[in-house]
Amino acid sequence: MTAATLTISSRNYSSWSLRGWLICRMAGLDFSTELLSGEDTTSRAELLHLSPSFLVPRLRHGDIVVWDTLAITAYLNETFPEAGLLPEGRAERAHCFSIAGEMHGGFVNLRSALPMNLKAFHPGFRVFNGAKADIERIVTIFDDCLDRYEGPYLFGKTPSLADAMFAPVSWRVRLHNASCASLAQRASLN
Ligand SMILES: N[C@@H](CCC(=O)N[C@@H](CS)C(=O)NCC(=O)O)C(=O)O
Repeated sequence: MTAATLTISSRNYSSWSLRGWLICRMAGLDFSTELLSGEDTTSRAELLHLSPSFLVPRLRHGDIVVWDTLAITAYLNETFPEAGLLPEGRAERAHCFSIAGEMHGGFVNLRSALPMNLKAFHPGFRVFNGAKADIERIVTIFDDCLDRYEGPYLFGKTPSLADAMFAPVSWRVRLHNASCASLAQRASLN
């Protein structure tokens, strides 16, 4: 068996770490997790230097090193095609990459307005208008996917890249404002 190590920071505070970890789990990869310590700055710096981008997640699988959530997904999808990380159909795959790309490069207002801490609930939190537009866009994406592919996941019966990309923000919306709970209910977060 090929040894695999995923370097991440906290799954509670770092949405990219959580996404990388979810993708490795969805792929069925047997991996160990190496955590960047928030306190030990020297070992943190050493671990970050292992990642050419100085960012996590970063995956080592045997001799292969891959970083960035989308690249890790593409690599694991090739390595474990049976896991269904990407939808089989060409049109569905294009759709999946399109919405994953929106999350990869966008939703800046939502990210800055709702800090990532999956253990903290803020029922009375006021979401500012810029972030509301991002939330509405996510609701539209979810409604469209669930209509087209009939759930329970965004692309049907199997969790995919899209679920991993949207899970951290869906949960953050739910934790920050109970009135947005409908968003989390639409997501496949189980
Ligand atoms: N586009 C990158 C984003 C990665 C990213 O921004 N990672 C953050 C973690 S949330 C990071 O490593 N920051 C440096 C640090 O934690 O010291 C991806 O898809 O993996």
